[in-house]
Amino acid sequence: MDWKEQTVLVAGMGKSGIAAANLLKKVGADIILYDGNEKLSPEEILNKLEEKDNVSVILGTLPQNIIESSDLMILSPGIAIDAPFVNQVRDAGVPIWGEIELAYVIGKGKVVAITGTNGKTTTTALVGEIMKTYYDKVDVVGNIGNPYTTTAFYSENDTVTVAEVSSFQLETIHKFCPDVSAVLNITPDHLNRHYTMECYTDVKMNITKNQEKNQPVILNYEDEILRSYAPRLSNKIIWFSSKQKVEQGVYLDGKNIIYAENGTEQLITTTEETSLVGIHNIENIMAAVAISVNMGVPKEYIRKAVKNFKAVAHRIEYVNTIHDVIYYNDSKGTNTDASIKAIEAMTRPTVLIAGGYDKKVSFDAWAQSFGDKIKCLVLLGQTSYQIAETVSKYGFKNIIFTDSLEEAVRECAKAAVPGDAVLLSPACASWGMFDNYEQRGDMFKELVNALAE
Ligand code: UMA
Repeated sequence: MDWKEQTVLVAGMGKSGIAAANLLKKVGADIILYDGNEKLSPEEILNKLEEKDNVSVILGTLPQNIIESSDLMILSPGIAIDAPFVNQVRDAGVPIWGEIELAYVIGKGKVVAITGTNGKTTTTALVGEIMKTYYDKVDVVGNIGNPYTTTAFYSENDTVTVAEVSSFQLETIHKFCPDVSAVLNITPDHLNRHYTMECYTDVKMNITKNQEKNQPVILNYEDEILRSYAPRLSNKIIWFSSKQKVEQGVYLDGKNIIYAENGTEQLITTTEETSLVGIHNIENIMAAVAISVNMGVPKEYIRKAVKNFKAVAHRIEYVNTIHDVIYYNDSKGTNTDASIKAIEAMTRPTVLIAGGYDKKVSFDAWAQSFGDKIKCLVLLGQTSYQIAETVSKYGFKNIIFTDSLEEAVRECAKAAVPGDAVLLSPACASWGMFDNYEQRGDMFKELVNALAE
């Protein structure tokens, strides 16, 4: 494509939109920036650009003439593909690409793409570390918080890009074709955007749609949705399993993580060589091993990187111990399945902080995972009453309602006794009360550390 001939509308002025705009400017396209939030300041948006000459910013309603004068629209992942203005753009025959697609089309080198409802940030970060021990040029990008369009322009034929991709990002790909892809698991999430589990699954599996027969997809054998979807895939499947032996792929044999291929088996690493906790993390390591072997990384490099890898922030992250109460930040527990994993990883009676943005999912399985472990539930945010109603159905009564994270942390400190844990694992997104889960987790850590003082 001759970018110098193109007028590109970039929708959504968050991280993705700004990075996409910068990339488009570098390749010589004309750009028009758009955001539905009319309270934003056009000046502040322009100041975020590396090159702001001849760039116009439109806020609020998007005029029809602007749509019609555009050759392409780059859509940020946070904007629904059925938002009214997106429908208008589609009706006008203007192609709609996601930011991932734009980066892929312009970028060079090999691409690893990792999706799944949970574990994708940890797995992406770990794969990034493994690749860096063996390859010289490695970019770790995507939903992890570093837009792919930030690095694509500088990538070379020998660059390895490791991308965490969300379902929102996979809705708007066309040619995106990873050399190795992985789907870690599929459990209910984002149903306000994808409506049904079938649609959510189809969108996640889009990660494989352009892969050739010999380009592998790494799948979790213990995930029923993935197992039943597998026969529909035409590319090579490499399984990983934490419960049983697999013929082609990675499995757990006691403490040993083994790679099996064409009748031969190699010990790659052991569960004792990692500081990550919980079986879900062992699965993340197995997925990372499968990806790395298929990217040609020798086993001793994989083993070394797994050994040195520490948990990512906001994922069952130790914060502090105050009066023998251990505080954990799992702000990244933005859906029920992720939060169940955090609850399972607790070894002490636990005061749990939960609640947040309403993604229209059920809290039943999550409430059932409390067992005797959760002694008190401190709620905040939009979903508080729905959660209270669900847990009450299962006989859980010790609930405290709060209006802010400050109040929630204060209540936890009162409810916890020496020997307990306090866990922030909201089972909901942070939107509405916070900009993102990082902001929520950082504020939690500050509040907890202030308690210690
Ligand atoms: N906006 C509109 N119209 C709308 C909705 C939003 O104009 O209808 C505007 C907002 O006013 C705002 C902008 O769009 O100015 C926000 O864009 P965005 O939500 O796409 O946010 P970014 O800052 O670009 O962040 C996105 C991802 N956010 C989402 O998918 C919601 C980040 O993932 C990602 O790290 C970043 O791109 C870089 O790739 C966050 C996330 O929560 C971590 N992801 C979800 C998850 O992990 O569950 C999918």
